[in-house]
Amino acid sequence: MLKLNTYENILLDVQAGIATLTINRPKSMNALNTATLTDIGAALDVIKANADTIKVVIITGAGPKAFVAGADIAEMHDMNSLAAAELSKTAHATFGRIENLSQLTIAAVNGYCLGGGLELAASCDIRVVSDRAKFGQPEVTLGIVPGFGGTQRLTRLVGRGKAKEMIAMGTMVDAQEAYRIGIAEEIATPDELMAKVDKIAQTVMKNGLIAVGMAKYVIDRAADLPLDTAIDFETQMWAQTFATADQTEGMTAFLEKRPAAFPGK
Ligand code: CO8
Repeated sequence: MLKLNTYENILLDVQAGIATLTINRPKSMNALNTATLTDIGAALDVIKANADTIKVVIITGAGPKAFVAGADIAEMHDMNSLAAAELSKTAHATFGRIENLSQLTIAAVNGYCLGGGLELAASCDIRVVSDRAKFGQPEVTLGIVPGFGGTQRLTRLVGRGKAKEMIAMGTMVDAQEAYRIGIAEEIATPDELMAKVDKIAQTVMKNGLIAVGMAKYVIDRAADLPLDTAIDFETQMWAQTFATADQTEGMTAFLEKRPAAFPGK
């Protein structure tokens, strides 16, 4: 049984192979301050160290209103440039660790997903969103640019024109629009959101998880390479999966007409 710490600004729960990390500052719309980023980092240490038992990671926000309504504006108000750079670097390091987890990560977007919140969701592999959720990068309305990856990860999701439009306008789009432009992979009613996320997690967990991890690695790492280099990268990953017991089990199970029981090695 995994022993979990308690944190001031997040909740970390691990049940049956799924880790759920909940940003837990509902009175501040789950805004991300430095302490919350530190807590997320500590939770990532646990998730990484227990990759043999934690197979899928879900990130969500506490309460009915917000996933995360951005970086904490009260904390940022009096910051100078040096402190702002430090905060941005801390967030980049933390979100980079989320992006590089071997497990599939799902953002369960239960409400406002703004600024640093959209940047957090964009660092996850998949975004499943409530039909009440609202999305935006409102930084320019505060006189700053997105600083937790928004100019880059949002652009990679929606393309340059749409990213520039969203960032320059600073307004919100609804869940249907987020789905249409490629921010959201799935939409659910608020009541059905976590069930939908769980269904995806359960389906993924039945598969060879080394292969899932390698697939997300090659998708992320090769996406910006020239196509021939990227294809070569895929060949290397593909070949490596033939060195795993999961490959033997997956193909044997198919030929024996039974479900695979992947050993995860
Ligand atoms: N930071 C701090 N507190 C917040 C934040 C936030 N981002 N968002 C909401 N809160 C607080 C409010 O101040 C309020 O506190 P209180 O009850 O003490 O007055 C409480 O949460 C509830 O908020 P509202 O009363 O405003 O609730 P509404 O339902 O009326 O509105 C909104 C909800 C629309 C989400 C509204 O709160 C809002 O617009 N929030 C700010 C959204 C925003 O601008 N986010 C972007 C922040 S900047 C950012 O994320 C940049 C990241 C990169 C930074 C680089 C660092 C150097």
